[in-house]
Amino acid sequence: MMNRPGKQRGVVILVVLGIIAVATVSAVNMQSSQSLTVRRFQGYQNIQQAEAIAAAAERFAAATLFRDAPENDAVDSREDSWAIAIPPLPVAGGTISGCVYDLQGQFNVNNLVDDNGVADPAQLAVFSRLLDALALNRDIGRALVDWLDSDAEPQLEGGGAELETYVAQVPPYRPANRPMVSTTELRQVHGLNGSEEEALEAYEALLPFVVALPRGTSINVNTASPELLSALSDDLSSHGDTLHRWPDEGWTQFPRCGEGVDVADAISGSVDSDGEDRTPYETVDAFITASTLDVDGQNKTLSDAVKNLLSVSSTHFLVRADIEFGGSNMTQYSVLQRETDGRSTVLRRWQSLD
Ligand SMILES: [Ca+2]
Ligand SMILES: [Ca+2]
Repeated sequence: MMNRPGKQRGVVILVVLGIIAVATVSAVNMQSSQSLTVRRFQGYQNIQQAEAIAAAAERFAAATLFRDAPENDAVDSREDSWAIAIPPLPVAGGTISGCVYDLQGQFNVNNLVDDNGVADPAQLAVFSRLLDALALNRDIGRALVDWLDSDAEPQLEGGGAELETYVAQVPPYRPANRPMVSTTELRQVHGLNGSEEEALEAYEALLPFVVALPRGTSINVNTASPELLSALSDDLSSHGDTLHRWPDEGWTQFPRCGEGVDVADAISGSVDSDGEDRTPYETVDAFITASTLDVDGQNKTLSDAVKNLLSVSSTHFLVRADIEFGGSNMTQYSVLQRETDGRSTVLRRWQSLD
């Protein structure tokens, strides 16, 4: 939790500048040791230098997450120091900007199936309601379970899809029958695959709300979108907008970084521009109390199975670094898993160039 946002932000920027200075020195050394006369390698060198800066940014994010480790702070929210976006900062010959997202604000598709390769009913119920919230067909949920589950039997309720569905595709392919590495694999799942416009639109509508992480991750109620919070229970279907803890619709930015945090906004803390208090939940019980409050004469319920899926802290984060160097633009994404001692390991890393 960040008690003094303005001051802490200053520290964050000083530290990132220090780290970038180190990266820039090594990048310049690298360049001078190579032949500058070979012009066609210039673009390649720019990419190498951008990669050096991106690596420094990833280490900086890991250090920020380390300082915010669970032993110091049991709550992860948009008020934490890791959540402060770094605005474009100059480095020799270019700029860097970046941000960190908590990935446990998204629905982890791999949780749909348990460690035995069998569908998890509580997770499927939440995912089905998320599809409702996004105006998508619930059949997508059952097709996704079949894509992930270890058997070859289609889900009975309809919408299921196993081998026979996919071998009928042109060209034919097989369902994975195992957890996803990336949510881009969703584009192969029945209902989200093929060349039809509707399938592509459904895929694009779903993508910002899902993530592919190791099984067993919780949903952090402090960083979950209104759509996901609405999906926790039939009773909450129209209450996500009240319950979410994002100041000023920040979840709609994912995975872009936006402009970075304005100092005035940071100091105003958790009250958004509509005057709604978005102070993070300190405990899951606080969220349960808020979500089951007697509103319009009706008590709302949250099943015990769903309560067990929730948390107010996170172990998985997405680090984004945007680097402009010598006319080349590179974006690097890293999925970090933070261990209980605060140290992070990189589960996945990918880059895009333009
Ligand atoms: Ca299967
Ligand atoms: Ca199946």
